[in-house]
Amino acid sequence: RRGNYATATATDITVFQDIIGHNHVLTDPSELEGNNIDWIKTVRGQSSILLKPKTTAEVSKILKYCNDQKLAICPQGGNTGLVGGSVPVFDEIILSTQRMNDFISVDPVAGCVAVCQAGCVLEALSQELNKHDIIVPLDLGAKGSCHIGGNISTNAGGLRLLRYGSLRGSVLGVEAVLADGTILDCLSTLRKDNTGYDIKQLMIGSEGTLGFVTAVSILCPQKPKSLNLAFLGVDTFEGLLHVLRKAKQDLGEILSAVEFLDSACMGLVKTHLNLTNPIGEHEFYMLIETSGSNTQHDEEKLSSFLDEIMTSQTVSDGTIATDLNKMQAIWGLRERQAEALLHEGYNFKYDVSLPTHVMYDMVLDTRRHLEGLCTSVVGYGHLGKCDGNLHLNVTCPQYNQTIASAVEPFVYEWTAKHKGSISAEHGLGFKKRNYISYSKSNESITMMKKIKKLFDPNGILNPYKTLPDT
Ligand code: FAD
Ligand code: 2HG
Ligand code: ZN
Repeated sequence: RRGNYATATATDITVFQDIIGHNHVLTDPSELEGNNIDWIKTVRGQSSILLKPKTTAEVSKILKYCNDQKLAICPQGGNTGLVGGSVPVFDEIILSTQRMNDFISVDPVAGCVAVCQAGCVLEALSQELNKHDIIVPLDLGAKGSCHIGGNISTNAGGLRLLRYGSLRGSVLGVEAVLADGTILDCLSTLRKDNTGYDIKQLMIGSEGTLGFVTAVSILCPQKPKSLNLAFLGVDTFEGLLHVLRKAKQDLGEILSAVEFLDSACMGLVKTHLNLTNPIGEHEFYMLIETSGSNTQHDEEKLSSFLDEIMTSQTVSDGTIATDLNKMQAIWGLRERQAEALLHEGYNFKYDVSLPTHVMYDMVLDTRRHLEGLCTSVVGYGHLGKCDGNLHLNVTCPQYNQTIASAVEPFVYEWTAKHKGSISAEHGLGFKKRNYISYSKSNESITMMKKIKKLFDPNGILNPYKTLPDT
């Protein structure tokens, strides 16, 4: 049900035009179409106002006005979120970071700190940092569209987490505007700072419900001089776990990513995107990336690791890529899974973290549970140092209530039973907020609600998202 918010009027539109200029206040429904619907086309809002500020001061004026008028806001970055958090539910005003895309500074001497506005597209930021021989400690399939502010607001995980850890460690500072227009300057570039509570951590992963992120500073690693990628075929999940363990033991400090996909996923990218599997057919495929500073050292290490797993017959088939084109082709098989899935029709998407040894049982159990109901149940994801991050996807031609009732809360109960998290990296957004108690205690949820009240007493920031209805 729509909250008790005001409905925007012509006067409000004039105020917004005065703040950011006529051209940056969009009200034509056709221009708002893409901003009202999410990337996987499963949720649609009805906003009739899209605001594109350029500066933090403009964001502050907009939010102060909206707070005074009780106008609800939906913060939006690249709109690649997968839990319906980035689109309005009713007529919330969309506040976009699209024009807030200035790089502010890079300090390669002081430990490679990059400072930029929240609307920088991840890939563009990467290209900019490449000039300084540093990289963003984050990479994901949506890099061409997602904004760094959106990444921080969702605490995105992605393909480099195994090596560089979560954004909670590498984000040094955040500037955000609170619901009442207060500019919260936590844009520190220090790594060591124990002066009281770390408020920027509340902005990381709060999905636009506590503040609007306007700028960030990030600790950026050196660009590795040597990069290798192995693509392996494995026939059992036990075999895959063995390879994972060996990779951690034998590749140690140069291991930078371990990803997997099952045979159903391989079928999807071949069928829908015309991609080529460079090896034979297997139950599972693994991508193992190394990055380091000495090519000869890394290659020797990787080849002795491969020799061992081939000799032990855990892996019977594989290929290594050292040139960029081949690497990109292999990464495409993994990074383009979400895109391939869209061709199947409706996607029920689950993003869970689980003890690694049980994670694929969830795919098998879900397949059995939904037998005859859906088109496919596929599993892929990120293998980490501690837990496993499974992307379980259930597809069918269009939304189907029978499948919906069969799969939820089945998947959440399964996750809770194995002490996992119902959202490893995408957040709760609109779709998963009412399932939060499968992963968080009542006491934690109560504290979250109190924090929300403190930061946003009128509840104007991204209503109907993250926190449960009751
Ligand atoms: P949006 O989708 O626009 O917004 C996401 C959430 O953040 C919303 O709740 C929104 O209100 C809020 N928000 C956005 N900007 C701001 C801001 N400036 N201030 C406050 N709140 C804000 N996610 C992963 O974690 N790992 C992956 O590997 C991964 N791979 C993906 C691959 C593909 C192909 C796609 C489509 C998505 C993938 N995602 C992944 C999900 C998504 O890309 C991430 O959640 C991303 O961080 C969202 O960034 P965005 O700019 O698109 O944010
Ligand atoms: C990925 O790792 C993303 O590819 C998307 O997190 C996962 O689409 C999904 O299920
Ligand atoms: Zn992911």
